[in-house]
Amino acid sequence: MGLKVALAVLVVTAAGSAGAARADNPTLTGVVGTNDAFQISLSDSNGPVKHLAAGTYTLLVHDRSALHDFHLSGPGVDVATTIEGIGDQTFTVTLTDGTYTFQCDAHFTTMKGTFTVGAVTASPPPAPAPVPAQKVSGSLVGSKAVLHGVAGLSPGKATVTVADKSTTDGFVLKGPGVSKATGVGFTGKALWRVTLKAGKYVYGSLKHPAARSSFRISG
Ligand SMILES: [Cu+2]
Repeated sequence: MGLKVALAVLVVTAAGSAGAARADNPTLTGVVGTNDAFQISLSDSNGPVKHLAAGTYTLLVHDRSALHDFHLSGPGVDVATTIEGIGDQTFTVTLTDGTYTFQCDAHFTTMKGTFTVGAVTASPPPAPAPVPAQKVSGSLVGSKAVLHGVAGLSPGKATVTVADKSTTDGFVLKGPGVSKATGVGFTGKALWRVTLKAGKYVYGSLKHPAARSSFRISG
């Protein structure tokens, strides 16, 4: 028992002196999840970190939430707290020319930030926002066709699904760059991946052109 206490004191002393040795390094302070908020930040004595000189830093992280973690990564660095864990954690990190990212791994699309180091001063341009997938669905019963989701379509890729329930007719979709049809004798689901362009599209009965409907896509 006495030996264990002595060992514990020794370990604490060693950790303490290591901490003192690091005190010469500038300190970066990371904070995540104060009051379980979905917020993450990294600052130094000048405020929020945008650009740093290359060198060795002490990173002190206040991980205040069991929903979030603090993860710093970039050239030569990959350190993180745990998502479940709460508390203060200290890392020694050596930053070199490049772009670094700090984020919560559970919510990295919204909880993230970047900064540059050394000779690198401009962050890479953000990736273009993904275009939401366009989906159109229709059906054919007898010779009566309906098509949902055509309002507000834009030029670009779209997925068209058609439930053809007619044994005596087919479903047709035609327009700029698109010419699709189910067979007259076909029943079941058809899935078409198409690239829409600006212009007028016609859909409806394969056998009764007069009964077709149309929609327009503006460029
Ligand atoms: Cu999070």
